[in-house]
Amino acid sequence: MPSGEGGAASREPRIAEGDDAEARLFTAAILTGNYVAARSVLHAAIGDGLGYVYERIVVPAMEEVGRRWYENRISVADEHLATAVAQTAVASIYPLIQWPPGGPRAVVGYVEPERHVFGARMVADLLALDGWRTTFASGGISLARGLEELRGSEVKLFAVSVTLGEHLPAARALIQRAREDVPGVKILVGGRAVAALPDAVQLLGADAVAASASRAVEVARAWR
Ligand code: B12
Repeated sequence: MPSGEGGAASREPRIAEGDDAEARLFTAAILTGNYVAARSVLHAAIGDGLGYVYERIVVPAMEEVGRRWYENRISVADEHLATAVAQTAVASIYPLIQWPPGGPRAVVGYVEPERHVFGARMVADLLALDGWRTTFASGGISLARGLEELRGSEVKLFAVSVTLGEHLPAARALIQRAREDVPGVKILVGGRAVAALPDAVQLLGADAVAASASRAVEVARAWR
């Protein structure tokens, strides 16, 4: 149970049940644009691993931002600020991480016009930490171009993130395209829209689905 912050002077009322103190602090920091505080929370927690930082601190904080945005308790500008501060704070921990060199090749991305980047980024980072030579397609992947520039480059794993349900048909088409471009590639799917889809593997033509970035690492390990 959250301890709750209580008190009329508190800027941040308690957030969702199950969130811990670090997630609450991080949420308060990003919502107030306090990069220094956001960074401190993550730097203090990185000893518990990048998976912990992502799934116990950053994901619940972004979900809370989404909740407040949906309920009109914060503006679009507040959401943009919170997202930017969260991404910058995450980037500040990269130099603290020992990234293993080499490994089998993985590409992680999302199909245009999806603009939700953070989940795919987390999957890319945790795969890299688990020894995959990972390319993160940070600007999204064009349906028309697919992975054609990677033909012959021995990509073993293609991981596709889909947040909005309306992007599922494009994701399906991209996956078909990727199978043509890189024969034999294993395809893993995930993200908010996929989590809401009972037959995601069949509907998207993927090899597997995973509900979180750390689960993605476990599934991908069998394909190395
Ligand atoms: C930040 C944000 C944005 C930012 C994104 C910026 C960026 N650089 O990413 C911006 C402002 C661009 C944005 C835009 C929009 N957004 Co938005 N956004 C969010 C918000 C607040 C946080 C997203 C986030 O970073 N979450 C944290 C990540 C890490 O979570 P995740 O993606 O689910 O990832 C985890 C798992 O799903 C999994 N995973 C993810 N990808 C993959 C891939 C693989 C292969 C695997 C195995 C696993 C996996 O691992 C991750 C960690 O464990 C969410 C709220 C929320 N609850 O998520 C709304 C939210 C997703 N957005 C929403 C909406 C409606 C929109 C807009 C349509 C708003 C509008 N009217 O313009 C647009 C659409 C833009 C587009 N074309 O995509 C809705 C979606 C509702 C729905 N239909 O489901 C949400 C839920 C907000 C809400 N409560 O209404 N958004």
